[in-house]
Amino acid sequence: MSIKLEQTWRWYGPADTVSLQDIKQAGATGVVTALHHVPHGEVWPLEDIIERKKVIEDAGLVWSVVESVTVHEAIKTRRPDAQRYIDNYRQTLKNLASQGITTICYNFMPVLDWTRTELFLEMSDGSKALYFNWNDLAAFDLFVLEREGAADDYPEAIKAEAKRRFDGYTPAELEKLKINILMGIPGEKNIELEDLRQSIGIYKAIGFDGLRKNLIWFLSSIADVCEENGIHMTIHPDDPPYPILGLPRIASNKDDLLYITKELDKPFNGICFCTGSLGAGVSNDIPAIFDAVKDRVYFAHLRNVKKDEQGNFYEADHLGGDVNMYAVMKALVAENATREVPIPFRPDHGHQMLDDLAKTTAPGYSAIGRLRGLAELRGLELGIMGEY
Ligand code: DNO
Repeated sequence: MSIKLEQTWRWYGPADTVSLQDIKQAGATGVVTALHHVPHGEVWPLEDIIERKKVIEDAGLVWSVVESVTVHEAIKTRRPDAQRYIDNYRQTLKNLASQGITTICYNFMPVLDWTRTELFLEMSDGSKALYFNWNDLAAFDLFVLEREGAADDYPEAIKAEAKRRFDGYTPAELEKLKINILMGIPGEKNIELEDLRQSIGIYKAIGFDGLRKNLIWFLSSIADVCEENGIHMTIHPDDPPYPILGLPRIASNKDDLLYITKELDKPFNGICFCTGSLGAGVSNDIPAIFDAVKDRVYFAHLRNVKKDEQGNFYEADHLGGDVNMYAVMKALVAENATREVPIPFRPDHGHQMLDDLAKTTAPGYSAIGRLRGLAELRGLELGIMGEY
């Protein structure tokens, strides 16, 4: 019988309202976490890594994956001072590897990480989901950010609806929209509007090709450390998988992922296969993308999305939505059977539901919705493996 996928769970560290015991009760064995207290770009101190690892192990779990060692903007934009950040990144990788932590997730999205326009969209069953709507993004882009050239990026129908919404929103609603779009990693600080404006200008000059080059340069600059220490880097796809706010996106579809893995054709250069991020792309065929890059997949985020004709999407139940999770799981199980080390996956996001509706948790990362997701995904995996 083939080995099973490793069941993991994202934990935001000791400040997370979801505890390590909760994670154990959910049935995960591995933890996905990061040292969120270390400022982006600085070296992760060895002592802090050792301490975090001990906390996880004392709870009877293992630290399976780091998500993320954030790539500093100086590297993404290849600023003159980028080398300092490359050196720091290399040292962080060495420190992590010295403790046996060798699967690293990162992203190369300019400025913003994942982007949503609504964090609490009410589903018909009363649970709440994350939501992305182009009309709201355009309302922010055109009338709050007032980005130069933004009007050229949207079809007339979206522009008209964006104006209607902008005019109709109360100041509080507009503020909420702004906060949602500028939200960074949960627990970390939001991006300032002015910083975003400046960055947009910088990335305009870099463009799609320039950003790709910068990514390959970054990976080449850490390749020796990764190879010497058995590290697998896994790039997280863009979320949503489109250029937004005039910022280029380079990890949005099959061609992008193939380019990244072929341009630097080394096993350490891998992918975090996020079915939710890729699934939001209207032309993305998720099982086909997996098939194209599967030998480089070292981590998986399993999540589902439901899109409408305009490309707006909400995060659906893990086994609902547009992503054929059965096909994805079947392919993962088959790939896992060829591996010596099981592929870690985590139930990505989940609806805020039941008792969690009364709690404050990181958006997408409440316990019960993910517990439901993990339970369903685990059942799907066992069903496919025929192990009842
Ligand atoms: C959102 C996450 C992302 C992801 C990073 C990886 O919930 O999927 O924040 O962790 O993009 O670098």
